[in-house]
Amino acid sequence: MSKSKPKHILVLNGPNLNLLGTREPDVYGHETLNDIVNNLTPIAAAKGYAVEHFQSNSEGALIDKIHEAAQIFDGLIFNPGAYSHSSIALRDAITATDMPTIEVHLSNIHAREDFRHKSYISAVALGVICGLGSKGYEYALEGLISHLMQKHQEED
Ligand code: CA2
Repeated sequence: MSKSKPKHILVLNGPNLNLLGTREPDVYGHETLNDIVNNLTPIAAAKGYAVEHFQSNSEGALIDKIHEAAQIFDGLIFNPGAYSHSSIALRDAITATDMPTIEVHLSNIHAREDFRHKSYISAVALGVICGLGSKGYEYALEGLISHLMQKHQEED
């Protein structure tokens, strides 16, 4: 049976990502978070999906948003920022809600400091994209939509 919920994807960004485009362009690029999300909207719309964006510097607010999202959204594109490397609570939120999630990092976390090599989120994500800058969000969107379309076809 097909899902009656509307087709919605949540783009979720964690701490300090609100600073994108203002500092450290050599590591994180020149685009702002708004630029990144605005670029995703028409790509998603062409495939019948709406995109919503939420950013927070607070772990609790991100967890609350994931809980809420499970009722409304079909999938999640998530850059947990530095919480990737510390938050078992965010990992548990994704596991608990069972939302198809693609983890995105602008930088290649494996080419940086050791403490960035481990992400608690990766093992519960459908896939992980890192090191491709803002394009990573676009690839994540395409991968997530293709996964969701296949899932919906199987359900029909
Ligand atoms: O590469 C990524 O996307 C990260 O998730 C970014 C996080 C970092 O802690 C992760 O290890 C990898 C940091 C986000 C900070 O964003 C800023 C953006 C502009 C200026 C300063 C920080």
